[in-house]
Amino acid sequence: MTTNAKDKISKNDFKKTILADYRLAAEVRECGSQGRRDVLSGKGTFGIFGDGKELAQIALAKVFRHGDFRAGYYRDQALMTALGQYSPKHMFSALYADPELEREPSSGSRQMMNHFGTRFLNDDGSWRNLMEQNNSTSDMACLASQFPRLVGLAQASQVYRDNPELAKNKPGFTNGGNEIAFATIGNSSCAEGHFWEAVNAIGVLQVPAIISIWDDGYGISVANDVQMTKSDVSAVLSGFQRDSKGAGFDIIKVNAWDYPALIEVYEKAEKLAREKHIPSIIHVVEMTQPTGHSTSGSHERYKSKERMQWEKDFDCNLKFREWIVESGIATKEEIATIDKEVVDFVKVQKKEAWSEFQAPIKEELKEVISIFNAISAQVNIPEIADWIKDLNQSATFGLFRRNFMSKARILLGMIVNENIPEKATLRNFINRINSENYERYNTKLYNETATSALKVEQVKPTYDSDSEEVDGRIILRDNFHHMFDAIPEAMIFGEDVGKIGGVNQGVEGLQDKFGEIRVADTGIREATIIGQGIGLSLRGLKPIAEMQYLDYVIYGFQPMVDDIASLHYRTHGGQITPLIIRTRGHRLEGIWHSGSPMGMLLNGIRGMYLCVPRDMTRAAGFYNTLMQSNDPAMVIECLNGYRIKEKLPTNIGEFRIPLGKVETTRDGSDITLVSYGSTWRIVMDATEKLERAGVSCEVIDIQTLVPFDLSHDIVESVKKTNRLLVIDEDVPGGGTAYILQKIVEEQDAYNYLDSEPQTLAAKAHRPPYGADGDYFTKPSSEDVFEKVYAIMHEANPVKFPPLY
Ligand SMILES: Cc1ncc(C[n+]2csc(CCOP(=O)(O)OP(=O)(O)O)c2C)c(N)n1
Repeated sequence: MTTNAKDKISKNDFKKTILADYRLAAEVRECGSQGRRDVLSGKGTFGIFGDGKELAQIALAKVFRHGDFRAGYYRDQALMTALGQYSPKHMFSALYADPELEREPSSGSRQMMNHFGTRFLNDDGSWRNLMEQNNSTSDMACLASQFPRLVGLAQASQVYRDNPELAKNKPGFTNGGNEIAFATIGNSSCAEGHFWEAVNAIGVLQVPAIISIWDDGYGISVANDVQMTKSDVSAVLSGFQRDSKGAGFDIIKVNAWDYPALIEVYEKAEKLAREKHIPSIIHVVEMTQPTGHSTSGSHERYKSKERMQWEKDFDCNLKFREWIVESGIATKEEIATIDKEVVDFVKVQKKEAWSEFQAPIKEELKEVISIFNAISAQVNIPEIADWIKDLNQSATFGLFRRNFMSKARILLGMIVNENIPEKATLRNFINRINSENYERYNTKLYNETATSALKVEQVKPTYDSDSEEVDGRIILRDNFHHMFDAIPEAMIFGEDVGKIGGVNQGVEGLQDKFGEIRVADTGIREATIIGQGIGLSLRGLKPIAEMQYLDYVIYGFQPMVDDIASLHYRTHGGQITPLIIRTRGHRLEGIWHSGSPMGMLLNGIRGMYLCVPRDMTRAAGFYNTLMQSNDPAMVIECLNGYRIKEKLPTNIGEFRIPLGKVETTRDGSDITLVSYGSTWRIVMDATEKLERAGVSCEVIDIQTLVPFDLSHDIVESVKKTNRLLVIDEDVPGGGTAYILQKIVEEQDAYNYLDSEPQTLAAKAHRPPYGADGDYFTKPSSEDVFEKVYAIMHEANPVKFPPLY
């Protein structure tokens, strides 16, 4: 070991430290081998392990400090164990899919094994002190998806260092901006766009990230020559190296089996990042994958004999062992003793994890079998005996609740006509198990704590009798100025947001007043604009990430769908991103400036809120509400609304529009018209003409698609009108299908309808450019008129004769 690294460890502790590191490496390796056997024997369904990657991760852990953040992936078992956040027992609990959070703290087994995450939130939804713990943002199986958020995790340190006043008031979120964001990624995942986008953004921002690339030569079966130009990611990355021409990264290549070199490399990277905020990329090469990618296949199929032999010879644990013995730190016998102790320790941990997982299920099995027996004594159902036999047999190998629940539910159907008391016992048992498992598997999609946006009190916009009529964008702009004055954590960034104040001037003058960090232009990189927001929001800031147009949200959709929307659910309420995504959409001009893909959004981002304000007052009100909460949300402003006049409220910056509350904007008695966003104006316009034709319309603005009409006001309107038309400008069966499902099925409007509930949407293709392109593809006021009239004609052809 080099003197530098040696000096770090006192002589007395030196041997102890090295052997503890060896023990940890051996433990992770043994977990892989015993875990693999468990999958083969059927106790777990899928195994993916950290073997072959141990040494580099142990070196990394030595420079990871409380208050640092990890954005990594499923190989980081040694790192997580070294950080004290994981154990063999945790791994086995996860492998068995034990749903109890205390035994599988990353996700309560909502995720596959070895997808790590620590808790950022207390049970009441308040933030923990993140500076007193090692923080691991929740992993995803989607490769490279940890990279967008890395940008924000690292940038937060810069924000806090740049603003000591703010940092002083956020002790749970920063130690003066000294925190490092550590990322890990496999070599093949570096072929993903997210990786390059994030590396570029971090290089531009110069924020303290340390990126480790675990290079074992393959991505499942596909080798580096197919994955990467020159088969070498750091060679390709070399243009990002900082030099006399400008800032960039420190890029270092190091062998995965070279313990002293690894320690030195991480120490250097840490110093650069922590003290100077200079990012590093550490390309760890010559890694191995001793048992193949996962339990789903064997690597003999794609690795040559020579490669297999090389992997044996250059196994990092073997090399570490050789180095320990050759340097006289310990004897072969001492190492052998550790190896043996590790095997025994992992066995015990595994056994404990299994029995703790099975114990409550076995108790429930006993209960259900006694109910089955009691029913069998009353009713002749020959299958019951076989079921009991099968269930008892399963119990000796491993039991899932579904094994007995499926039988119990079948049985209830079989005895539905029997008049025996055991029927109620069975029904109660099923209900109880269902409700307990609802808690285990179906909760926490949304934050229901006191920090929820749904708990924010409404404050109505107020007006003077002489309130000015201004362009909609002025309301937004003035509202942002008030917001940034009042909330020091508020930030906004995106394309053209800084210098020119946004393409629609909604943040005009904001950068001049609040500086280039809080109000920032970004590169054109939607996925990492979203990711930047995710990372910043996980670190106690209140970011607004701007997508310039709704149509380009698709570039940033992956982190929205996979990361933001699932985060609270997949961490069992352990993490949340209070991020607001601001965009503008619906109709304007042209295929990519007129989209309104609500169905796509609705299907992808359950777990986030979706606000679709009809004007800028309502948009501002939603921002004000969301800023008071911890919930992630998207607000879609109307592209064609910035120059439409609205009354300027007197309480700008203060008023808050509630989420999930519809607004009836016109009273009527013949039909309920439900809409939102830009089509709301068109609908209102049509109702004037319909009135003249003798049709009285009630118009409801949905305001937020998610949550949807929490107090079920729409059905109250349908009870009165008995007719329903839903209008938007998505494809047919897009947003309108969702809205109909909510009203007809969830609100039970079916029972109050005298006419078929209908929808009016745009055409199924993209909207063409120009005024006529809009007119002939998107719902116009005339389209609304004719559709409503047709419904009335069908109901009363005498009063409403055909139009055509
Ligand atoms: C976006 C995405 N594409 C494909 C997969 C399926 N997949 C899982 S792991 C893997 C290979 C990853 O290789 P690498 O990045 O080198 O990491 P390693 O597993 O070797 O550590 C693939 C293709 C995935 N999980 N996510």
